[in-house]
Amino acid sequence: MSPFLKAARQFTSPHRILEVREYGQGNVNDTFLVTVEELVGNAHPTPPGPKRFILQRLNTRVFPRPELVMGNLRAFTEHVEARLQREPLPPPRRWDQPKVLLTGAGAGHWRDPDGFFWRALTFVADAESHYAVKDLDHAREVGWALGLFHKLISDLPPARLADTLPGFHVTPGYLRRYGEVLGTRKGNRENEAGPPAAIIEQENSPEAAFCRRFIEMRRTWAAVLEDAKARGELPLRPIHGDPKVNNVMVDTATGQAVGLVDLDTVKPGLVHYDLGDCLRSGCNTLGEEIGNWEQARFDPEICRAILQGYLSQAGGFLTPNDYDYLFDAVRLLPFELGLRFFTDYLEGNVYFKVHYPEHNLFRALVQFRLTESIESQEGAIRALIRDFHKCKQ
Ligand code: GN1
Ligand code: MG
Repeated sequence: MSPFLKAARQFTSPHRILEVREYGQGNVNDTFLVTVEELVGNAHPTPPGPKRFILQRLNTRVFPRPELVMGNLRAFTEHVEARLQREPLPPPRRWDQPKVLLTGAGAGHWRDPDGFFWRALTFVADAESHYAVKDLDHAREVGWALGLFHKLISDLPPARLADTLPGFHVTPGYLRRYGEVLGTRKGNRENEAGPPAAIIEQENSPEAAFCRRFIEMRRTWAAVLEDAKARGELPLRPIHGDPKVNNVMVDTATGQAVGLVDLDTVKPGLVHYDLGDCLRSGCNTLGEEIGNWEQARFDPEICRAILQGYLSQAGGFLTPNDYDYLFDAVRLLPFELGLRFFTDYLEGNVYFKVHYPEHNLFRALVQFRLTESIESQEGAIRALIRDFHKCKQ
């Protein structure tokens, strides 16, 4: 029996499973959609008829302490549910977030005989997500969802959340790692054995040389958010960590956002990480996986729509400092993701899943091209951030 079928059977009555299939485009965990006749052993009542739930095998190389991930999920869910009870959304708005399903034995996860960590989550009903922003209305909904998400957890003390992924979005740390990986490869080259010719060729390709130069030219600036954090200008707050467009669920009928999924990186951080990440994903309408990386471009109108939606919910708690560092966040997050992809390429693709050996190199090029597009529109992007700030004052 396949490992995922065995895992699915822990969360529901075995002979009721209708289908298990791979789901989504995650770069880290393995995700499956399970269709069943009924769910058993679970605290969340559901109406009769076929049900779907999400089954995931957590990548424990990325999340070495998955119990902490589950603990954060619990703290987060309890907080948001309580807050929404106190302050319900005006109808017809709904907010629906994945809930942890229990195994037949009443546990929140299952370790398979090989030690892999499995967990199941409710499927957000009557909703879908899109790989890229469809239009300006969708963009506003994406921003609205992230703004509401930040608002709902703005009073959750960051200390209640464990650091499940130390160093996540800390750009100087990624630069250090990049330096180590380059150093190791240089060390190997100087060894008698040396790396295979194919690797040397890859490393010296024009694309790889472009990436190396690109990173070097931005090395000093790349600490901008961490320095501001260290000076106390930007506070730690609970964040989502990965609010890319396809993690925002929208109602299939109305197109209104109904929740954010992929909650594994909910932990203390800077809201700038989230905003930068959401904008690098939303304003790049061609997506992260395009063949012709030179076409990647940052769309300022989508940026305006996402910020408009975001600030309608989160504007109330942003400080003048938050606005001051917004442009840097927009520029930094694609740079950082490019750096992470390129480092992983040099390291032999050990972190992000790939379909071919140069996959991470091309993903890095897309992000670097996007960064250049942002840099070339700096004046216009800063002006629109200023306009939003002025409107608030
Ligand atoms: C990873 O696995 P996925 O696709 O949800 C990564 C994010 C990146 C994203 C790029 C824990 O997320 O940081 O922005 O790929 N998640 C982790 O698509 O590293
Ligand atoms: Mg993710």
